[in-house]
Amino acid sequence: QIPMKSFSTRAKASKNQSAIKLFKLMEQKQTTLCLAADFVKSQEILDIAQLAGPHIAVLKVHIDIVEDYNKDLIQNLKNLAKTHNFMIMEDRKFADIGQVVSQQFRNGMYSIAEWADLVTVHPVPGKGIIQGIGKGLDECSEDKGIFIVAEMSSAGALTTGEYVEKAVKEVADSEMVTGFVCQTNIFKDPGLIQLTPGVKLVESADDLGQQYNTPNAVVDKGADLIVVGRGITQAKDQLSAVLEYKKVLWEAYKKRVVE
Ligand code: 6AU
Repeated sequence: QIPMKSFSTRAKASKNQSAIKLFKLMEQKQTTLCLAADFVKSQEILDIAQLAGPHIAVLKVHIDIVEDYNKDLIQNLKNLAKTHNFMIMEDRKFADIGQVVSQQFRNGMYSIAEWADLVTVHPVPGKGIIQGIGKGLDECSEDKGIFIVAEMSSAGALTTGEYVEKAVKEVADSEMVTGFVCQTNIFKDPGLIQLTPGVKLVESADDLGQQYNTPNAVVDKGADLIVVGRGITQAKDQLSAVLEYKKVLWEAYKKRVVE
């Protein structure tokens, strides 16, 4: 277990507006849950956002898998986010040169820059990717946060060694960075957030390479914000699953706080 300061203390140490907002939101709602709403129908995303909204910090979507995408989905999602006080993450995992990323972020049918509070990027192109998101933000008034996918959860992921080190040292050297998507505590700055996916109540795997660790195991390895998808979306009783993950994760967080 890695002892850490509380989220409210870490909010004071952060230079990133989205991280500050997230730290405060997690503390206030007593939840570290980021729900992965990987559904292909708009209504399914809205239904789970309505159900889980009061108990989560972030609702994460993959907008490009939605079959019936339309602007109403975004408007309804934004309304739910406001009502229930959660942030919206588009897990786009941008991975191109800065110029193209700035367009993928701002243009195209999804206009992600208009509605996502948080996005994910691969560090593979180098720090130009952060500048690309910055350029896509030029006309935006609201704060946006970037999570760098430094370490993946899947079996045989190539995100190891020097790649991870350089992601932390070189690519993350920007006030636009909110934190890292990673499996272990790869950074020292207490103002950044560790987002960890690959989590289920029972250690297991799926048949396409995803690997699951338990809530306690990932929090002990530094996870601040924890992604749960199918552990909740495929549960018979989704609300009970949301409440159970929320409780187990919050208890694990409380145990590691030193202050
Ligand atoms: O709990 P699951 O397996 O149903 O869903 C996990 C979610 C999916 C993935 O796109 C995402 O977490 N994810 C990520 C993220 C958040 O960037 C990185 C990673 O290494 N593994 C992973 O599963 O929506």
